[in-house]
Amino acid sequence: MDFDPGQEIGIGDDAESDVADIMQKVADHKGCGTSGGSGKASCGSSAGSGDLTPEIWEKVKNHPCYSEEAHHHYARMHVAVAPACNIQCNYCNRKYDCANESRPGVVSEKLTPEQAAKKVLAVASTIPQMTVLGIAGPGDPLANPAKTFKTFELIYNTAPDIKLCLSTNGLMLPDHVDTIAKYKVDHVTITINMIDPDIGAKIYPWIFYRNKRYTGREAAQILTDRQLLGLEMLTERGILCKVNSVMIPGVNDQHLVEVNRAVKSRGAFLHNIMPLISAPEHGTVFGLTGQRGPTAQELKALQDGCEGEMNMMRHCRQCRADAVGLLGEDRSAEFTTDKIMAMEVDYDIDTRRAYQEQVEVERQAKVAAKQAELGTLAGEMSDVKILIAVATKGGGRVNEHFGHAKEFQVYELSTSGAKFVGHRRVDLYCQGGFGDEDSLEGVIRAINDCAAVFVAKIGGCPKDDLRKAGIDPVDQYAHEFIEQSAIAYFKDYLARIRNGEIEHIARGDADIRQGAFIAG
Ligand code: CLF
Ligand code: SF4
Repeated sequence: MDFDPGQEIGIGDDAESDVADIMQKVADHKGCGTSGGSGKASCGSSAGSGDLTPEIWEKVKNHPCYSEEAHHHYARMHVAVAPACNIQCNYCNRKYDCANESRPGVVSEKLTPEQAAKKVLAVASTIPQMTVLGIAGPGDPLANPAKTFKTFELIYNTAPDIKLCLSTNGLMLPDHVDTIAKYKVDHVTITINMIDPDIGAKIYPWIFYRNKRYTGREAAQILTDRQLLGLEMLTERGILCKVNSVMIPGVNDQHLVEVNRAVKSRGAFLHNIMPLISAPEHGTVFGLTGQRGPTAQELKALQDGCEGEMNMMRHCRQCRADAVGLLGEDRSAEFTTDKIMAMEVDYDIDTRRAYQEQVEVERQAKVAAKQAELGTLAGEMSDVKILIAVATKGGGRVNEHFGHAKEFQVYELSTSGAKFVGHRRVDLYCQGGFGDEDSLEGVIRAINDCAAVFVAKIGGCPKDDLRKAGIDPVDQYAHEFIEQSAIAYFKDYLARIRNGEIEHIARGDADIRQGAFIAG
């Protein structure tokens, strides 16, 4: 990894030693469990089905969370039908959306199953690339089983082409596995932050289970037993399981390597390690006690370390419980209850299919372009790796202006190609025609570990400031495919090192943005 510890962004000694500790844990982990980090062609791969069986590929190929490649093209939606929760997490404040699967800061509009079903059909007829309905809160779906399964039943019967997806804390999961299978909910996420109840006691103050409240270690023991049992029961039935884990530095960061091993051995398909969001204004226990989240470097080190035979998800947007759209965008405001109840819904499965076939044509073109470009890297011998940030609106293209970007996608470039490794949310730089210098500083902090930023367009002022910060603003690939362009850039980067035009310098760490997204 290209990293100059502590450079510029000012990560402290604690963070540095945490990274070193994680790397050590990871090294131990790799020695005794995985294939050694060869990096599996995964759901994170852009190379199509890779080594997935046809049956699994069919399930993941257009699920934006289970396939990194699909997330550039396909959208998901959540319906907020599940307000109650049966546990308390120290990173959650009930006034806000569930932090497991959502972004704190925006209160969801709660729906009845019937309203939810109407909303799904309305979105499906407006956004034909919406392929997945997820129920992810704002509480826990399985603490509200009647509403959750009624919603699934309605969609199962009226919109059979929409995949059903569920996210749960897992406490009640073993009780509902048969119902999950009955409605063909093929994708289930369980948030598992620990398998050690002593660590769990620091994350969960209480659980409410079978009409009784439990606290401390006892609560955490019940929770972990139920989560792992539920995971085993689902994978035995061939239901694809993703495990979400919130990385809490100093609490469970190093322990997540053991969690990774435990869930992998029980058949989990995908592991999504997410950064703790703990801004004080959210009013969570962790926010109020000053518990920090990880830096970008710490998160990546842990994700890299856990990547072996287990697929790692790196494109999660920690979305809200009523999110609508591509993972990096939010169209929920277009589908408020008032609006959907007034909408004429024309749910036409053939139109949806035709649209999705067009998406597949574009997607195949993208993969072919990437493969062709990758071929030109053959024979390059270098251990140089760089990160680049990309402004994109979707479709796998460099198609967003620098000033309009609400997030940047981050790719790692090496002689193996271009690999998606995360995203960074930012405040908009362009504020009604003017560049906001404060925002620019925030953008630079967010992509400080990147050697370049790819954009469709950029003004002169931010260009200069980016260069001063050592980040190369690149607009020559406007509207081209991201990975193809990135590989071409990297080839040129290596050539410029060879001929002495540039010196490869390790970059510093970067900030993960805290708090709610401010829509622009
Ligand atoms: Fe929703 Fe979750 Fe299903 Fe996706 S989200 S229930 S698996 S359809 Fe996706 Fe959002 Fe991350 Fe969740 S980006 S928070 S992983
Ligand atoms: Fe909040 Fe979700 Fe945890 Fe329940 S499971 S306390 S809703 S984060």
